[in-house]
Amino acid sequence: MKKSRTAVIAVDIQRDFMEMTDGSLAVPGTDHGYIDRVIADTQRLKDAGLPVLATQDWHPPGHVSFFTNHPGKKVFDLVTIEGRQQVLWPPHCVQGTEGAELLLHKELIDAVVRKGTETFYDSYSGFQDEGAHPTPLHLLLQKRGTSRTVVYGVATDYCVKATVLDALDLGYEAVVITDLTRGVSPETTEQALDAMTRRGAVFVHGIEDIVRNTA
Ligand code: VGL
Ligand code: ZN
Repeated sequence: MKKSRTAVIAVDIQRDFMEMTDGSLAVPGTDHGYIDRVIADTQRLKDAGLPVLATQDWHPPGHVSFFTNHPGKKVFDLVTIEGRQQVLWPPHCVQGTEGAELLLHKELIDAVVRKGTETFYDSYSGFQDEGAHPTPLHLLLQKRGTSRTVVYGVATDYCVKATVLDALDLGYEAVVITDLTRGVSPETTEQALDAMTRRGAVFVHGIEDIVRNTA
């Protein structure tokens, strides 16, 4: 069978990011309808023969991005760590906890790419962390001869944005499925869409064209 050139990157479809599962860092608009659509459309993309790679935020309990690890700080405070700006979040996606679990069934996924596993580095991008330590994602895409990535999930303004920009930097095309993507705040989401557009990302509503062009 011919190797597919398109690969799916489903970003951080995890309990802690979803309203539906009362996540600790629930992104607005991640209700039951959203999850249902993400699961159904991921199934359709897989049935169309595309490899599905899922990123998974996977933090140690002492992670630098948790406000609880910075005495006197509160949620959404901004701190500087060795010259890097860091937003402080509620504890989320702690390794081995229920909140870190993916909402996509194992059979739907060809590979899981864990990120943010280092205590002192955050990792919005699925490709590398803030310390430029790479994950296996680029290698997994290369192995499949990927030229185009199809990206969706949460959050538009953080992990989706960083993953898309890195994909473009690495020479992949990037198609963002807007109706399967949700952002933390309207302002940063707007900025993220601008940044991705300027760098050449393509935005589509729905997966019809992708499924049709792959069949
Ligand atoms: C994310 C904040 C902290 C994301 C992950 O998935 O966009 N956001 N960790
Ligand atoms: Zn995180």
